Amino acid sequence: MTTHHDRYQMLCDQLASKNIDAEAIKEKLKAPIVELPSWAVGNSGTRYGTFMDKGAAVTVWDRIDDCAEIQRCLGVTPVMATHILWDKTDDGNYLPVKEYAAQKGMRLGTLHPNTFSGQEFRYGSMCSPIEAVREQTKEHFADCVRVARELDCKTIGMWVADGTNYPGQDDLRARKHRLYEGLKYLYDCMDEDMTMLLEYKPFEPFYYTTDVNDWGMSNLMCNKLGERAKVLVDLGHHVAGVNIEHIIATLLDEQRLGGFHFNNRRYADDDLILGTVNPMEIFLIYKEIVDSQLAGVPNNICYMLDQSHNIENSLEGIIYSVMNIQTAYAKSLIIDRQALAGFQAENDTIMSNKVLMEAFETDVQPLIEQARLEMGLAHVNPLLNYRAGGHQKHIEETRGTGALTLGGGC
Ligand code: RM4
Ligand code: MN
Ligand code: MN
Repeated sequence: MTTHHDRYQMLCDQLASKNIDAEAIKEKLKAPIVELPSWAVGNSGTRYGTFMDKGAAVTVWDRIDDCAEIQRCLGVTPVMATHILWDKTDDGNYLPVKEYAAQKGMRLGTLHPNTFSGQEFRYGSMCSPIEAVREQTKEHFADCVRVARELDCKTIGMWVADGTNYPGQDDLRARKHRLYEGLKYLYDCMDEDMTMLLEYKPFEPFYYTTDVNDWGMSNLMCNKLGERAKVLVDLGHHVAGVNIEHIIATLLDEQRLGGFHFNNRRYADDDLILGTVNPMEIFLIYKEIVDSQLAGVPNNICYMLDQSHNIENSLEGIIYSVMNIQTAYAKSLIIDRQALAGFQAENDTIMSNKVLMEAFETDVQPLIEQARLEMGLAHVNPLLNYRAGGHQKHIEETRGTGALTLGGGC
């Protein structure tokens, strides 16, 4: 019978024959890999409805408990990203949240202001033609920075949900000016060690124009704002057929890539489990990241999941997504870059592509499992680790049916 150790040794030998150091790669796989989305552990669904899970997290405290459980199973996710609407505390005090997270072995990561859920945002937030709404948005920004300080968060993830539905509805250039004014306000509120990550999205909730519609617009605003504003790429926020890894390569090279919202899209912003429909996409994205790291291009990237688990168990959906990230990352690390460079120099397109595919087709699980073993995880399979633990039973017995986090899809 082939044991785990045999499979691991075979993979190490296979990689060594290509001058690839499996030990060094294994160490990289032990480092924190992605921030967990607080909003995904609660009930979330589509615009048409949400199926309620027994025991789903309702409060920020529940979310921390759930994320800590995910971290127990994976060992590489000690950070929880927050959304300041859904993670609001009753008393507006956030020091206890930071302390509670620390007790559970967690830190708070990127803070996301929410400027799309209130009635006042009918015509947008910072781009709204209504001055009072723009002022209210600024007040929310100032408060978010205060919360970020209390939570010790250094990144603010800004998704501007603003846009118009009809030609003629508003003056598009005026909206661009208001957009800059709003973002500048947030930027100026931030401390020197904080970074703004500006997300883009081509459509939804508005459909004629979206104020930050693509990476060009995000990049343009970031350039105007300054060094501490970077582009945030949400994989679900592209029209069909867009080559995301090309965008990533460009932003990496310009040192303007601030972060990711990972998820899997099939049609639009459907936010499915990462790597389920197109695992190749995430592999090719990581290839660009690793390439730029090897080339010594400095980038401080903030990786996050931004998913909505409608029919599957949320915690399992998140755990599975992280496992798929680990797989893609490991595969991107074992690319035979020496061979690739040789084939590229000869314009050998077939063999160049074949080198990538060989890495993609390699079973890297022994390497990942070895890393998990060495990290002392209770099980090499995080999903089985979760199922064997008592967390699901405990939350179902103690929390009730949960509440709605998100009425629409995210
Ligand atoms: C948006 C975007 C944001 C997320 C919201 C809920 O589509 O992805 O990041 O916070 O949805
Ligand atoms: Mn997002
Ligand atoms: Mn989204």
